[in-house]
Amino acid sequence: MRAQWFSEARFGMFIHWGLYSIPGGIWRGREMSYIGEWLQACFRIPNREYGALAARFNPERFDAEQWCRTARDAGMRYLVFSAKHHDGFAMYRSRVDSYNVVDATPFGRDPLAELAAACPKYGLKLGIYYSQDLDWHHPDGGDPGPESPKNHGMSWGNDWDYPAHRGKRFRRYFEGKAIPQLTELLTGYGPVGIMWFDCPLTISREESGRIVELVRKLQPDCLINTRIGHGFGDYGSYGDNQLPAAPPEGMWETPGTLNRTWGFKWNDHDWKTPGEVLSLLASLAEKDTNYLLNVGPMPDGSFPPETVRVLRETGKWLERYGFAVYGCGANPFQCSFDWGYVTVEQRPGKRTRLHLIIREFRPEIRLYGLEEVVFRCWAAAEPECPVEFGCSGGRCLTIRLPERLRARLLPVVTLELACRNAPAVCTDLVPLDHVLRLPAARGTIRHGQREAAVEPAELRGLGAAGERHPAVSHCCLDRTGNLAEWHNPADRIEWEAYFPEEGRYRVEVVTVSGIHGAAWKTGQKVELAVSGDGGAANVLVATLNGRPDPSASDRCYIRGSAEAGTLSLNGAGRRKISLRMLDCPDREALAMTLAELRLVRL
Ligand code: FHN
Repeated sequence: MRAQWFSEARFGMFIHWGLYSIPGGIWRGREMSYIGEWLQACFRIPNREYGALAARFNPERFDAEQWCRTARDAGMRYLVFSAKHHDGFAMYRSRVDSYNVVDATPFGRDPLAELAAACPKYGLKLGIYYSQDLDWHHPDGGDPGPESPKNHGMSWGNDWDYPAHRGKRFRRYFEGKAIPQLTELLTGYGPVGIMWFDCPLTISREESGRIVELVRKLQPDCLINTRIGHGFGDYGSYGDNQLPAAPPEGMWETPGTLNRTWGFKWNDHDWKTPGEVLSLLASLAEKDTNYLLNVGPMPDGSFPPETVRVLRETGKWLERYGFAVYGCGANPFQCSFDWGYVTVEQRPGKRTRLHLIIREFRPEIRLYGLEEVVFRCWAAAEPECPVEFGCSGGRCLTIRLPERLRARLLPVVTLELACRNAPAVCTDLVPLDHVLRLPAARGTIRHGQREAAVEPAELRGLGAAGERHPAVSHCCLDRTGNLAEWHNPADRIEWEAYFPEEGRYRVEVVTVSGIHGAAWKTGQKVELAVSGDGGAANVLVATLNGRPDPSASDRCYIRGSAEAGTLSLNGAGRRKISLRMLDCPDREALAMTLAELRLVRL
């Protein structure tokens, strides 16, 4: 299968490098707060002036082999290089447009050619990023126009050099620059593993389709991400830094930043720690999703030292525990676990293994619902360190973590099962460690009759990746498995769960800020009803009030939990739990995006 390598790979390096790397977020003494590669749009720098940066581009420390070695040693299996970003400057030798790194800079070398030669030596597939729609250098580059929502206050298209929106003909750019440059990229650099497209804001369906055809014709094995637009593409790109809540259908990837920018910024020191990066990698791996982690090289061509430091640690971890990530399948259980992540390793003719990647050490951890015999269990990469396990009633498996694992960064415990196929797991929702987790992705959504007062799509405009959100007036599961667009009080979500004991439960509603970089807000009024076993429904109405949870957030989509009071259940048994959102304080803030409901036994 031509895509097999992609699912096996799990971890790749994204590289944003261009003229913007020289000012690194600072222009004439003014600092930008947005991502560095947007410098030209942020300061509305005329092409004549921005293009003059090319005369200063001479990265004497650029070494393609060194970049590839760093990627390989970090445990990465592919690399995606920005051959042309929105500024329109080609970071490869282009015969189509002299606005390129070979013809316009004193450097005069083709970094893409050097990377293409180095990648195979380090076992890396080469991917190429190409901004197919936005191009600020070309007078006809993609521009949604003055009426369209802005991107963090900035124009998507170049309206500073080329303000006459009506006169722009995207077709001229498309035929005159994009298609010829894509042809160069697909014919001049050997096998290309991925063509990575971005921000399909103005491109037509026919044009996206043309690009797909071109890629298929020139590089039949090359994969295309869905940001080509119009539903085309071989695998899905989540939003930048976005974490899915449940395993998706098909192949997916999350592009993520190591600090808060893609292109290098002198003053962005907000680096993720190795533990954070590895948690993100494991969290994505258990959702069957690849992690494309960005590096923004400095103007001299070297990687920022902090980047190198973090990547060295990911490499060490993957050398030890890579078997729990590469080629592994998604967590088969009903929920993810508070202590860490689960992946499944299935190899032909071998017993199936479950890998437990421990983020938070606890003397004992529990799994609920495994319907397979556990053959043996051990702490991976720890010689002579047996792990005790046993059944603690029903389908609950208890695993006692050896004390020696406490000091390790995300240690892995492996369970070898008696089966050789996908493990059978029961689908019941039950409390585990006194917490009943009810993920939105496991609930049944019931749409009510009333239409909402506002169409969120009107307010929301364009997402970070430039995709339009469909106009919906009912909540729905979004592609990440969260219940999104919930602004209609007639809608509700229901789960069925089994309570092994009666008692009081604290109700927590876990929500996510639905938009990249938006603040996390509470204040929604919700109604929770628990019914079953013939008794009257237990109803709770509360206004949510809570805090973001930094450990569960990826910094760009903030997650947090809000308390909604307590409920008492009389007697054990099966219950139906139903949640409604009655009102939200700020309709313009897009109501509520529900990740899960938690009932914590008091
Ligand atoms: O606008 C770009 C941004 O500069 C960066 O390249 C990211 C990477 O995924 N994509 C777009 C925003 O989603």
